[in-house]
Amino acid sequence: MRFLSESSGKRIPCYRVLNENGEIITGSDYEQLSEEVSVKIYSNMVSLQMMDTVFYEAQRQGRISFYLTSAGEEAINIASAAALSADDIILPQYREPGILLWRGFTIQEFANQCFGNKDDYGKGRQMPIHYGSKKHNFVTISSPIATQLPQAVGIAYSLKMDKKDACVVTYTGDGGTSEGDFHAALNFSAVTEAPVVFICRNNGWAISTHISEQFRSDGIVVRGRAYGIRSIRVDGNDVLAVYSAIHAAREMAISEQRPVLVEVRLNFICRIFLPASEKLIPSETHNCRKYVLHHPEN
Ligand SMILES: Cc1ncc(C[n+]2csc(CCOP(=O)(O)OP(=O)(O)O)c2C)c(N)n1
Ligand SMILES: [Mg+2]
Repeated sequence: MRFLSESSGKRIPCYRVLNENGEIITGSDYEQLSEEVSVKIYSNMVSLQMMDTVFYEAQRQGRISFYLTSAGEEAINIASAAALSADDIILPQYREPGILLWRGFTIQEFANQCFGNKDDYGKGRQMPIHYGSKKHNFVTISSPIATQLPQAVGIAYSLKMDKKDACVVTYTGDGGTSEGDFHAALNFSAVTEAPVVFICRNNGWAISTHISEQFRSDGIVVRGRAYGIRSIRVDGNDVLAVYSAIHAAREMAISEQRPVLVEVRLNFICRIFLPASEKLIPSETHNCRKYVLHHPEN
């Protein structure tokens, strides 16, 4: 009699192309980017930060009721968008506006949604940051965490039936994996062999709940094998690693008609959910500092 151990004892490695100084690690296996694409990635990452700064300040001033930044997650936002085709259908969580930015959604269009003005495509019926754009194949963000995941599998199955040369890419946070919908979606995608790429942004926290209170497995990547899905762990601060992993995942999803799971490891940068009427008090800024994690070893 032999019980399977609860852990393999060895952590799954993290795919990286760049070292801590931003230099390419010798012998790395990665996709070469043209100068044009590299500059576009960099400029979109800067635009995302600037947009966040303006909207976050507007929220703190009470001009909009709600905002979430992508601070520290610019690379996963933009490099994953760059690795996809415009026909790929995106089902986001809420911290991925960079995909829309990459696809040409304008800052004015972001502002229209956040302010719920007459030009907002959602006609002011959604909370701020719940963007959606049919033109950009970006399905409107849903507030209830993880509901997008089983929906993504259904859409991917329809692409499969129509024999489309495209896949569905859906994003979730580590917190999203604590929802039943995450597990249903993974299993559903494996048995239907749906062309869907699940990208899990593991930044270590679901608001104030640390991952140690969410799961005991070696992160998210190991869940793939449990459901019969190919998976990889990637350093989310490494643009070349994110681009190369998502590019390869997309190719596999479409050419082999299968789901792929990508766990992206990120540093947590404080973003507090506060209504504009509430002010940050010193103890909260202190807690927030406590939440900042060191760069994950794996
Ligand atoms: C079903 C559901 N439960 C709770 C919430 C409240 N909520 C909003 S964001 C969030 C944390 C999600 O964390 P994670 O998925 O790790 O994303 P992150 O904010 O770290 O990017 C929670 C619990 C919600 N929106 N939906
Ligand atoms: Mg999280």
